[in-house]
Amino acid sequence: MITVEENMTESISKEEKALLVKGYTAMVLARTLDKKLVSAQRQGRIGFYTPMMGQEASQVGLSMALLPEDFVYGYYRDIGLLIYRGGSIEALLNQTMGNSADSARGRQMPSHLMDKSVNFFTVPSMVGANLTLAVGTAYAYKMRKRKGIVAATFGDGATSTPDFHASMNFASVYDVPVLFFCENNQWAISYPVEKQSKTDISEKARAYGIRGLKVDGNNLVDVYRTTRQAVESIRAGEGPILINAVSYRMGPHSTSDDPSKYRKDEISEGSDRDPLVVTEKLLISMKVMDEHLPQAIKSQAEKIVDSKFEESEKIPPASPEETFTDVYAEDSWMLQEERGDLL
Ligand SMILES: Cc1ncc(C[n+]2csc(CCOP(=O)(O)OP(=O)(O)O)c2C)c(N)n1
Ligand SMILES: [Mg+2]
Repeated sequence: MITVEENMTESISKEEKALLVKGYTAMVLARTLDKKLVSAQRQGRIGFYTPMMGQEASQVGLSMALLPEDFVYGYYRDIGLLIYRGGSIEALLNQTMGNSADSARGRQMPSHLMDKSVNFFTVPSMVGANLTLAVGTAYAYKMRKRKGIVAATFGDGATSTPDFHASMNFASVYDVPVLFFCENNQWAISYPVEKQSKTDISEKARAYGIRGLKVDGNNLVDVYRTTRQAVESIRAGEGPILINAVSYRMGPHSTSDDPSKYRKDEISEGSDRDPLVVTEKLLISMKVMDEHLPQAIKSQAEKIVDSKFEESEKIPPASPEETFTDVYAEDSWMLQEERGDLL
């Protein structure tokens, strides 16, 4: 019997090998940064954060399938997606700290990422709201015959929002170049996915007349290859696609959440369902990397994250005065009153 791994080894090119090592490196960097931010929040060095541990392969696999000209409407956990896409770790840290180097000057909630330099739109707080924006942008891409596609990420919980259904329907009827990528981590805060949907999330696509696919969200190779094919099909004008990437939220919903109140930890770091472990074993068996490389990549990632965190921490906070700049074109009595109260 041919195993999946042997099958994959046969068809792997040099370019794809290099790409997968780059992807694995981004996964390690994201995991390292994620753990750093959680511990920094516990130490009182940052205020709030939404961990992504468990979603590294899903996010990076998607990111690998996209091109720079594509536009991304991500959501609050997407640091792996952003890191692979070339987003700067400094910008990400500055946003989380809300300091004076943050492009939103601390006016956005932490974990609501943005990076204009890599076509990554500001994350809205309302679950599912990025989907309507993604579909609108994809419609504009089509009307203007602009090169590229639009990708939107969201969680399993977002599939219960009206915005999800309206977006899928609009995308299908107007045939816009959009990829709906569900980072199904099986929980929406304390609500399990079984309560969210009776069918597999990919099957919801059928109701709207578009293709739906399911991938192992812990396996970088599976996510990348399936998503790349989906993206190529969308690029070729064959219509929108929904992907259900199934992983597991290994940490709390946010640093304000205590998951022990509503679930038993089923997948812990280092277990054989941890996406880093799954991907590491797979890439070694595919001879994409040797068994010493992961440790070298991890040590390097720790150095990078520690030094960048310390640098960002030295940047002074955003000035309270900036609460009032950039938002309104003209000053008003209300702003003047509020400014007077604050400053
Ligand atoms: C429209 C809306 N409803 C509720 C919330 C509160 N809320 C924030 S995150 C979240 C859970 C989302 O779960 P999911 O879509 O599965 O994403 P995950 O957090 O698991 O990655 C909820 C209910 C919100 N921000 N917006
Ligand atoms: Mg979820």
